[in-house]
Amino acid sequence: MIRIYHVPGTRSVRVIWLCEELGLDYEVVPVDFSGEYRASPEWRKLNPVGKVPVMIDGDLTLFESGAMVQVLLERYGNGRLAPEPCTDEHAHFLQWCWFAEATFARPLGEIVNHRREFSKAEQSEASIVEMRNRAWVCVEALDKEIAGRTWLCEEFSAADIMTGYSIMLVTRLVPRDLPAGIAAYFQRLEARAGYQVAMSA
Ligand SMILES: N[C@@H](CCC(=O)N[C@@H](CS)C(=O)NCC(=O)O)C(=O)O
Repeated sequence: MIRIYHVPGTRSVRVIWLCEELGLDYEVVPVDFSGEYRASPEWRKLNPVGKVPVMIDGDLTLFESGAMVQVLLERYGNGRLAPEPCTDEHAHFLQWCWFAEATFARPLGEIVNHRREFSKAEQSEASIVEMRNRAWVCVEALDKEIAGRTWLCEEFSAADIMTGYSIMLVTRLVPRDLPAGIAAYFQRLEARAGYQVAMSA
């Protein structure tokens, strides 16, 4: 049984969503998101940097949501939700998967961290604006990419799951209307049953 250590609305959403799309059995394990618990030796044994999520599948314990998605596709995907390996389409699939976390989610996560770590009076509005602007460059890049397409690859894939989570963060953290193309893309993602299950987990 796949065990997903989860806090509502965090990156474990990606892993639950993928399991739903693939029809996999999994168990959601709630995690205490307090700084104290995440710094504890018990949690650091599972995630050495004290973040969420963690996934355990048999003898395998993993941190990094993107790695979990990749491993589940390799172990249980049977070719579903990813283009054929070694094709150009697969290369673009990987590009968007990595982009979703390494470039797009990064400034958004830093907004959350900044707000958590500092009192209202200590927070730097200039830093938050800078991080929002960085995320917005990603929104505009995606908006261009998705123009005239339904999904990032020819068919719905895990790249859409990786990216959909990051767009959800934008809607929560950047007080601007999404451009029309990406707004419509996000609506298509939100309409998927797997997204709805993951977001309410
Ligand atoms: N790249 C990591 C990022 C993990 C991450 O930043 N998780 C957030 C919740 S979504 C967290 O635990 N934040 C607490 C912190 O950074 O102190 C992944 O994709 O799993």
